[in-house]
Amino acid sequence: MEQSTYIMVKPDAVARGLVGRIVARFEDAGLKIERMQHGLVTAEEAAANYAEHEGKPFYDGLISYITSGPVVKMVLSGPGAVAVCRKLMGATNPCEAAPGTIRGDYGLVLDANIVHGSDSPESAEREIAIFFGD
Ligand code: IDP
Ligand code: MG
Repeated sequence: MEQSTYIMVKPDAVARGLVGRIVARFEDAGLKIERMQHGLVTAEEAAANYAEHEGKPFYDGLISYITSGPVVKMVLSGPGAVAVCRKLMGATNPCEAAPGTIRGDYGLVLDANIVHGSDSPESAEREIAIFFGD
């Protein structure tokens, strides 16, 4: 089923010059870039994107981290795009992410885990509206 998902290369990965390699992982899998934008995440966008984590111990750190420097925001599409992207990304904690996944190959710590990807088609629709909505 053709589907769209929201993917974001996080500030640590942009700062390390990993954008091309990360985007290539998704393109190599056959996903199509529908939208792509380099820039900062506003505090409002960050709060909306991570609303489910409000009140958790890591929330404040997560918001300051994701707004700390430029990111690359993308809408990717393809059959089963949401699940395919989550598989390519690997587990949330890079220590547990398998080799061959983006987080497993490029990350070491949970709070700077390289890439964000929508966790369901519903989240994808919501997140695309936050970052690319009119
Ligand atoms: P996900 O990014 O794989 O969907 P979520 O559980 O939705 O993982 O968490 C969102 C982001 O919050 C993670 O990508 C990670 O950067 C950060 N995070 C999650 N849990 C923790 C934690 O226990 N400590 C610090 N940061 C965390
Ligand atoms: Mg999540």
